[in-house]
Amino acid sequence: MKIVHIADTHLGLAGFSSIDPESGMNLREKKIYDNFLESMKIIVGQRPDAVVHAGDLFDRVKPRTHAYITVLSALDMLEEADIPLILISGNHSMPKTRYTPSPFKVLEYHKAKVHCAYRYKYEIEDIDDTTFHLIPNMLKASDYRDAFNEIEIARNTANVMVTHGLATTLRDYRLRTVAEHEIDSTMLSEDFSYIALGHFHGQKQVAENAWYSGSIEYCTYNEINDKKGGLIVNTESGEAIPLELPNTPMIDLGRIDCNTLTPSEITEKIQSVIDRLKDPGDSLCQIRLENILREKIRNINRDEMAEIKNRVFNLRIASDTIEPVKRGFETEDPSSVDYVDEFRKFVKIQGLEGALEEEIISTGSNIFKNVIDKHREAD
Ligand SMILES: [Mn+2]
Repeated sequence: MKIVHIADTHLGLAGFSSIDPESGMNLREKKIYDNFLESMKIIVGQRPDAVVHAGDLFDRVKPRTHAYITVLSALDMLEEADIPLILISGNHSMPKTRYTPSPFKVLEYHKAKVHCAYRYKYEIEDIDDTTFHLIPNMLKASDYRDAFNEIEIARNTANVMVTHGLATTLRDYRLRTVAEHEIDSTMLSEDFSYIALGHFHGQKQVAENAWYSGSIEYCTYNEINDKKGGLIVNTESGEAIPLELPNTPMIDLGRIDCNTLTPSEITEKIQSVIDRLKDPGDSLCQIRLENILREKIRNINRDEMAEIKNRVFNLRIASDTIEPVKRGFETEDPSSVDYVDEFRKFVKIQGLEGALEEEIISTGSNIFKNVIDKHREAD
């Protein structure tokens, strides 16, 4: 059968300071809801036999009301098209106490065909010619192995495992988030025709039969180089084809070497990079300032910068600062330095014997005065 695999939708994620003027909602939050519902239209248009969501549907354990409304609207679409939804809880949906009910309990009241695994145990769901083995977010790392050991491979159907965690083959990508659990490579068994993974936000194949669909949105700037979207999967063959879904674009604006640039030249450069963008107002952008002194960052005109930032949805300025060269003078402008006095101070801290110190100061000062006078004559 044909499924669409998505994950990590993080509904309810908000950020930045822009507000949607019509609804008063945080604009980032609203765009994520809107893109999710647009994505559902595209997914339903694919006429899959089921939709599989591999965890982190909501951004938090107690979702915002509008996050619920969005999911219930998506369930309306699936119900109308008679497409079942299979989903598991991810680490972002894990109640911290046993008294907090799971947000997935609410979804079970909808008339759509929804099967949610969120009870910290292995669950199984048969749809047509495919058996779905669901391992949701567990309390302890060892629980995954125990759940996995409970799996009995069905003989007459295709077997699909759905789980949420970091595959050990991606160890370098450790996300260091709450309750991040590792899926060791023996769990990526060939007994499954397909393994639908969630947690890692980039679209990535980690074994012949195992994929992270990736998130639909760029949730953080660390994901700037990730591929996003969903996957169309044939559960018999395990073949997965990327499905592009609408999101808020995240654009890497590259780097600017600031070594020889003045603060206003830096803002001009950023400005000209943004001028070339097709749709800056809808884009999350990052630019990197290289070889820049902290002091130079402080001297960037705030009003100019605010104007630039207003033109894009969000601008992240990453900087590789360099330490300033130690200066011997007390004032900043070299033309206003009293070189004779600076020289005298310099000699005084060398700890020289009295007469020698006197002689060096007077000889040196005379040389400085001569040089300064000559410069004045030459203007
Ligand atoms: Mn996630």
